[in-house]
Amino acid sequence: MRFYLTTPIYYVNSTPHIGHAYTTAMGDVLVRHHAQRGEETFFLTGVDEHATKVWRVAQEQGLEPQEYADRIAVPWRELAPRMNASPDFFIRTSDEGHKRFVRDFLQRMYDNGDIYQDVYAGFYCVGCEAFKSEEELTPDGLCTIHLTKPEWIEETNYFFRLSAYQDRLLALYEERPDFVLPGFRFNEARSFIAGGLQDFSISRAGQPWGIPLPWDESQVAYVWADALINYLSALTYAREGEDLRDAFWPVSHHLLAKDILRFHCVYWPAMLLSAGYDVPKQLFVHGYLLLDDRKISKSLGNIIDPLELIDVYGADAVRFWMARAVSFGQDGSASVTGVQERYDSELANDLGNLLSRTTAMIARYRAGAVKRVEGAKPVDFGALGDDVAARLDAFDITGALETTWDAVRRLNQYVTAEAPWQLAKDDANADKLDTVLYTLVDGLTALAVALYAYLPETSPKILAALGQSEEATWDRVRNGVAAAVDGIEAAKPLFPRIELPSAAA
Ligand code: ME8
Repeated sequence: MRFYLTTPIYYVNSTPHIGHAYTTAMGDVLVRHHAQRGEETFFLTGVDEHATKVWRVAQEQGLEPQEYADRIAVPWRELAPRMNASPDFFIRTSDEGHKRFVRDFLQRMYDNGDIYQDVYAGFYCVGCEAFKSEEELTPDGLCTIHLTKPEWIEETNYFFRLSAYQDRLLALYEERPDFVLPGFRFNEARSFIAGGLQDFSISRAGQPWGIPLPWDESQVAYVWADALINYLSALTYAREGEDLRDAFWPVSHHLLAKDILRFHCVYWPAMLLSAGYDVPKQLFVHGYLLLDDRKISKSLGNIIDPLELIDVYGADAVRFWMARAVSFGQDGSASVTGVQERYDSELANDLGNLLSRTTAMIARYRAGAVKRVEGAKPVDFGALGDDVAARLDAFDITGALETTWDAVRRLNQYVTAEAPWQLAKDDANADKLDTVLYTLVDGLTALAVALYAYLPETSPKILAALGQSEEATWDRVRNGVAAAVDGIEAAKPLFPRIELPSAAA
């Protein structure tokens, strides 16, 4: 069993913001979950360099575009590790391996008779890097996303015969009702296809920055015709001397936000069919992370630097907040003060305090030793592991975490109700106290495993503090998983109090 997940490759006209961190971190949660299932996983992220807007920023800075891209690729490459995400490869569209593959891919489309030369006369929004028809603009002729005036372009370039793929795409959507998730995004993509498809330009004339077309080097590939192909090209050179296409393309999943649905759910499958490849296995389209009900974006200027939030709260806390603050798949409003609230009440209190109290009591009342109590299930987790894993299979990142958190709250209620600090006052309660302490260790062990995908730094710390194996497979999320241990010491706070939430100001 294998699982391949991609994030969009991000434009490098600016540095990363919280929206990019969001997709990358949530992608990492999904990939870790599949690894917890025992699957062989591959996680791809990277950057999209050959955009007109990237070239313009380089010009403004007086740099050659490649030099500019080389410099700005550094903070982009850091984004994933700073979010505690572990991609297997970071692709740059200026990689030689990518450029070679794109030329081959486009040549296959050309040889297939799907590409022809024509004149494009119309609007182009550099913010979207997209050709726009008049119906796609506001009544004042502005781009509805960027609220800027698109440029008028008149040039001879090459078109892809997308219209010829309408029936095959409709058949694909008919046969595979889970090709795009969630369902309302599937419907959006299918209605767009059913509404009639128009051919689109796959090259740009007179542009100095991009991948030259193999059959006409005076033109470069249109940035989307170059970028989408990354999902396949990376598999041909990510691991030296290996071609991972057979292993991972059949299990490919694309994660993206709704802004680029059409490119991914319509154009890309058609391009693949034209070049003689299978379409991806599945696409998941998530919503926007909104701040004060506006999309957080570079162009509108209300950026939150994700790295600043991480500096204050730590990557695990930011991942946790992202998974919890907005129901994954929907749009949602986020506030930076929300990070502090979740940090205090849920991470520091519900989880961190529970571990501190548990380990402190074991150190104090039992000199660090916990016996295994067979068959005790005072806090019954039932099929928690199966339930949470099934939700994550379905990309329900928020629902899976809520299910786990419900169990965290139940364990907290249990310790309050049993009051082991009272039991410890009387030796007659020794057996009962052993059961309570074991139940806490056992519950926390199962919960740490269930939280591993979200809190990859914290989860092993919990298991280590409890003297338990750090193996994070889903079959360990159940009652009775904890082994007897000795040598437990009072654990340091997992989430120390943060007095100065400067990022929340
Ligand atoms: O579109 N909320 O790059 P891009 C949630 N290069 N997610 C957000 C977000 C927000 N406010 N803002 C950005 C491009 N994202 C192309 C992609 S892929 C072949 C080429 C995330 O830098 C989300 O995943 O504009 C969105 O789809 C992506 O960043 C757009 O990144």
